[in-house]
Amino acid sequence: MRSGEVKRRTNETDIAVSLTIDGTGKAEIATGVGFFDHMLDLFARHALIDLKVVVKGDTHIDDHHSVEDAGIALGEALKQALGDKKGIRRYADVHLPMDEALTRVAVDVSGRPFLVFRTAFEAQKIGTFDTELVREFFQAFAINAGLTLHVETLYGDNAHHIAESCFKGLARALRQALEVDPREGGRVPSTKGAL
Ligand SMILES: [Mn+2]
Repeated sequence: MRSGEVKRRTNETDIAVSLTIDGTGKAEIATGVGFFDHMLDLFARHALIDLKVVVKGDTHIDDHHSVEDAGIALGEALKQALGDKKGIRRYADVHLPMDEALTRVAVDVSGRPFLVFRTAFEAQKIGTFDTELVREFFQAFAINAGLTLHVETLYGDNAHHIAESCFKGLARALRQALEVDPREGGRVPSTKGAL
């Protein structure tokens, strides 16, 4: 079972994350941030990852710490679940449309954390959610999971649609990249022999 479990507690947030890569998309999400719950729920569904995320954070200040720290814990849990990365496809990319918005996500499950994030929001808020937190999440997640992750929104107007295309794009790209490729025969997909 490719599973990971992380508990992370600071003065700002108290977080519990558990995930199973080869799941069915079952999600139990309670972050205290409504829009972020929606994003993690659809992430789990489209990645077919079973995901539980509970965050008790200082949302009386704003949502920043809760979203960023959830990204850190989720990244750590995924890294744990991946282990030695034997047999995985490693690379994947997807163009994810959400009505008028289109986002391209390319991922290398490389162990070499890097984020390129070319998504701009004209609106500062989606409801009460700060749109700049989308990038904060992707940054925290990519760095802690050890992913080389490129996200670019090619076009789009509605901030809710743009954010959703990013999270669904991440989900669909990861679903492919994390899949075990039978042709790899259980080998680490690198000429170096390790990722
Ligand atoms: Mn939506």
